[in-house]
Amino acid sequence: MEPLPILYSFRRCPYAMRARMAVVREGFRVELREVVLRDRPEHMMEISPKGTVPVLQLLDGTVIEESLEIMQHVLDWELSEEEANWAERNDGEFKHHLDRYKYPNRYEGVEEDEHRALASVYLSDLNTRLGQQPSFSNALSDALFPFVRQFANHDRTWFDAQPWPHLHAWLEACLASEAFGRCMVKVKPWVSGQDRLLFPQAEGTL
Ligand SMILES: N[C@@H](CCC(=O)N[C@@H](CS)C(=O)NCC(=O)O)C(=O)O
Repeated sequence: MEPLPILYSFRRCPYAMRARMAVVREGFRVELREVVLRDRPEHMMEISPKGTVPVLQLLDGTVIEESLEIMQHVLDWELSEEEANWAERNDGEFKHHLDRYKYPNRYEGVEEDEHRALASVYLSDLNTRLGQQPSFSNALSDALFPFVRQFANHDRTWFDAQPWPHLHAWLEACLASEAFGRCMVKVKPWVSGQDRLLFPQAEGTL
């Protein structure tokens, strides 16, 4: 059996989604191990004690435990200054407000509406940028859209009512892509000793 890199993942995690999107786009084959976050596999904790997904273990044993670094490795992608700036805003400012908008009860003294408004500063900037040329690379789109998807799904009616036509069209295209369909394949949690699950499941590059 051909040895394969191992990707620990969690289907609904936006960080794991961006890593799986890179794998699908590139036709980079991995063994996919779906993780239950409250019961993380021992092997994953051994190779990456910080305990977050995604984690990619390469054939030479190298472990990559940051989603953007996994994307960079898989896609051989060097972020431009502009791309690095968007990724930083997404993972910093936007994720901060997104978490507080989605789960206000998990944080002290948090007003859901205030964080929705603060998250919208980023979204509005993204809308403006997406209306300009040239458009984002697939790599950057894939790094960002899983987070925007989470925001949109929290209150779809509100999101759809915002004056963000470029953002709406971009998100729609990302969600409708064949790559995203393959990225979101439903899999059972991995158990040690089971047959390995190849990912992506269909051959080829999109
Ligand atoms: N900076 C990390 C963040 C990954 C992350 O926070 N993943 C979440 C799931 S969406 C997680 O594993 N949370 C578990 C925990 O923090 O204990 C990356 O980019 O890979």
